[in-house]
Amino acid sequence: MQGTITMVLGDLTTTKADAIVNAANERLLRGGGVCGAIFRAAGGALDEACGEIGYCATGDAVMTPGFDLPADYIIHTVGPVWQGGEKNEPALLASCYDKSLALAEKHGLKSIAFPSISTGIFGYPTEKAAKIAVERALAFVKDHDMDVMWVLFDEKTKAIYDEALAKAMK
Ligand code: AR6
Repeated sequence: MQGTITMVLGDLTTTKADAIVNAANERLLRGGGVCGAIFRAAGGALDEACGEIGYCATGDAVMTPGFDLPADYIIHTVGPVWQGGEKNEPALLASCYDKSLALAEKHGLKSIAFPSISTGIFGYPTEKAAKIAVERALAFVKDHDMDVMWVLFDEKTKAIYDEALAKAMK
C-alpha cells in the first residue's frame, strides 16, 4: 500500500487537506447538509465558481478552489439518490469516489478528505455506502501515494466506516 486511509470524527469545513470533497447536487448550488456547511465556510466566491461550472452529472466530479476554507481545493461530486438499490446506485457511488480520487491525482494533490457521500439527504444506507467507499479507496491507495481521509460527523457513521475498513482489509 502506497497511500493511507484514515477515519476521523469531525467537521469537514475545518479540515486541513489538499482537497475536501463536497457531497454536491447536479446544479452545484448551495444545498443543505455538508454542502450547505461548505458553502457557508468557503464564502460567496464559491457560489460564483460553481455557477461558472454550472453542472456536474451524478457520479462525476469537478474542482474549485477552497476559498476561505483551510483546504486548498474543493472537489464537488454528486452522489446518487437512494431509490432502493436497483437504479445503478452502487456503480454511481463508486464512480464518485473513483472520479474524485482521479481528479486529486491529476492535480498533484497528496491528501483528500471525504464526507459520507449520499448517506444524509440522499438516503443511501450507510453500511452499504461505506463498503463501496472503502473498497474504492483501498483499490486506489494500493498504487497511489495519497492520504485518503473520511471526516465523519457523528459517532455512529464513524463506527460504520471503521468497521467497513477493518472488514475490507482482512
Ligand atoms: N462535516 C462532515 N460531514 C458532515 C458535515 C460536516 N460539516 N455536515 C453534515 N455531514 P448530506 P448527501 C454529514 O446530506 O446525502 C445537499 O443539499 C452528514 O451527517 O450532506 O450526499 C446537497 O446539495 C452525512 O453523514 O449529503 C445535495 O443536494 C453526510 O455528511 C444533497 O444534500 C452526507 O450527508 C446531498 O446529499
